[in-house]
Amino acid sequence: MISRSRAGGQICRVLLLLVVALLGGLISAPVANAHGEQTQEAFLRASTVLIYDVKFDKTKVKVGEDLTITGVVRIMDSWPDHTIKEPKTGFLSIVAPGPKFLVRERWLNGQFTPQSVNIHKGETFPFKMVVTARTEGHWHVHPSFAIEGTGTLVGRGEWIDVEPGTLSNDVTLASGEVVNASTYGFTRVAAWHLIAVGLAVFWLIFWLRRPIIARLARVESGETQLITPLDRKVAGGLIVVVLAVLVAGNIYANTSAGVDPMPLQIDRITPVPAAEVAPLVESKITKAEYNKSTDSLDFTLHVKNTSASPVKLSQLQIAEVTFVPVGKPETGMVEGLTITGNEVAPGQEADLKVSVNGAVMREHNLLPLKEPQVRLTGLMFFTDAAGHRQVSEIDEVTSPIFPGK
Ligand SMILES: [Cu+2]
Repeated sequence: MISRSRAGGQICRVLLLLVVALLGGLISAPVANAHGEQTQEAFLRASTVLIYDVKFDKTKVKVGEDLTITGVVRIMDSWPDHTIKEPKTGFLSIVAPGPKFLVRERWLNGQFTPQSVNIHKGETFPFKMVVTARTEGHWHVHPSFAIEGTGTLVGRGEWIDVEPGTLSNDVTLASGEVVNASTYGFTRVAAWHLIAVGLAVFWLIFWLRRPIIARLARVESGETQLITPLDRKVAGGLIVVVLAVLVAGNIYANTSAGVDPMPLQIDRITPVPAAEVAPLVESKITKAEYNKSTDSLDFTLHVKNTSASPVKLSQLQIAEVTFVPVGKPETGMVEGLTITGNEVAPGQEADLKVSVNGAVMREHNLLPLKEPQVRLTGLMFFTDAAGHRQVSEIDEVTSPIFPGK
């Protein structure tokens, strides 16, 4: 007996230490401040949906004020449909730490698209979203595009400061009544949750009050006479109660509404993709490889200028990162490109040597290390002197990339 109680005391002490360690960890843990999007594999971020040219019209707003996010979303031709199913339904939204903003408007290529839309590989949509700040604070916000069955990809994020203010979320219903959309119908939602929780808790307690392990042992031994007549009565009674609640709920909803109730409306639009602009160049990557000694991803790009003005490669988009040549990057762009022999005269052909800085790629988790696909996938942006721009997709196999640099 003595040894058993001593063992019990030891277990208690170990448990206590564990709890203390856990709480200590919680208290001393620093606030997470990383870009979660960068934990996803490079090949998935780079070959599925790319969001570029992202602009936030302001980075400081008051609660209740609007913020406009614009950019371009591209469903890549290089979508890996041997691994994940082909994209069919997409949804434009934002990613923020909780419901800190209300999305008021969603536009794809000038079309109002409040709900999810039909999309296809190779389509490009300029987008616009108007969001209203709800909660005071310092929030990290990304535009995002979700694909049904696959997941959500994000574009460049921005830190937004939300200062105190007042939020009005009033909407006018078809009946003319003005309601607050943040709280409208809350009592009814809460009541339905309570009814569901009540029924579930009753059902759980009814079964869990009896010993589970002992019953399991009897079932294992072949004993099947475990369900008593009372169990059957209670189960049947519960079915009747659930049906009665549903019917009563339906009758109540139909009779208590001021106007005729209407089911939720679905309007799945197929937005028109942006038209392809007149091409400036024909381009082809002739060789792509990771150079370990210079820690860079190098490729040779054969370019034929088919326009009437000199053309150069101005930026490269890989996943949510926009690489530009070393110089003066604009907001959100990353210096990481070295291009030799960049400007191509009208009608001329040239081989451009392009290097993407490996350290910068690694920082954004874009080097396909230990991934099932070793490819260079992204978008190349060619510009001419007049500011015309051509976007070309690249999807090239590269040499294997080994970690450890
Ligand atoms: Cu981020």
